[in-house]
Amino acid sequence: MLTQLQTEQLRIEYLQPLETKKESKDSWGQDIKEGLTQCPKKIPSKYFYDDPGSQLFEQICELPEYYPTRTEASILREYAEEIAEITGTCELVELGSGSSTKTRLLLDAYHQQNELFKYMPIDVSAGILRESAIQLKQDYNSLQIQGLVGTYDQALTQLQPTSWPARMIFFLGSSIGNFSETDYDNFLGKISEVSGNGDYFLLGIDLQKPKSILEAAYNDSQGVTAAFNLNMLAHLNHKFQGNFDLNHFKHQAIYNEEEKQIEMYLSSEEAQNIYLKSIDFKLELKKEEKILTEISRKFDLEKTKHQLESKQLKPVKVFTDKNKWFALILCQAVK
Ligand code: AVJ
Repeated sequence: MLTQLQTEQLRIEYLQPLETKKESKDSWGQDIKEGLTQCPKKIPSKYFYDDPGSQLFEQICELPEYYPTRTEASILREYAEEIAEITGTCELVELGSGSSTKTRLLLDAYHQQNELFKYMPIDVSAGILRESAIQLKQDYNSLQIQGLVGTYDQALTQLQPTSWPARMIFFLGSSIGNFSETDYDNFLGKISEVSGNGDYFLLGIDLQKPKSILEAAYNDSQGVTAAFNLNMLAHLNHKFQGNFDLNHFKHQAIYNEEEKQIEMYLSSEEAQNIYLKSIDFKLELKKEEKILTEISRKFDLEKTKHQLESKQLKPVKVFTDKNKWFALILCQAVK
């Protein structure tokens, strides 16, 4: 691991250098090639989150139509203290921490109860991770911070056993909704595997609700979600020397009621050929052909609790809002 920034109490490490060299030739762009040769064509959602993409996502969180962030924050505001009371002192590991804005509600609660603890934010966006870690260190003096730049998989594979009384891995914002059923299942298995007996897992899930509310949240009137979706192409241009013209694509988001998921697409406005030079990949698109960039699954609370339980992650308590739009499930690993 490469230590990029280090003080006694603040460290940022790269789980994998994000730009070229150290990445093996085999894995470099392989997921892009695979996704874009499938039918329908797909691009993995992690490619949303370069630094500009993460900034756009922060803007999405503030949109009037995008209820998940606000709703989850209100649940945390009400129950963070109770969560901290239940778990006691622990090492806090956050997957996909982004700006760590909502996390502050948890940190405040732990701060009040325990003074000293450790926070490990993990994110693919180095810029936003670094900025928020520095800011957090200023605001929470006694907090020990170890940030990891990398994917969930890398982080979960490389997590060391904790020296703290317990660990709580948390995954907020319903980002778990991006996973297919299979990936979701494997992910929960992995969480369970890296958790010791008695460790905690806090999971935020967006619950099923009427189509009109959901579609509005992913088709905001200011066009921020559209810009976020299109930015993925700018990211690929940059990363793989591509020539996507963002003006030739249109953002689409629909709620698939059968699958209970939002599906986000980039629709090709014309027949076009694209070339990603650094991975020598040619892409042919028909007029109105759609590339799937994200699924955002909407969950059934009871079903999710059972799935967690089946992975030895026993739901201890569920926290939700008055509309039951969003839920936080606190689980404990029982081995
Ligand atoms: C960060 C994956 C939870 O699915 O709602 C927001 C991403 N995409 N608007 C979501 C997103 C479009 C978001 N997650």
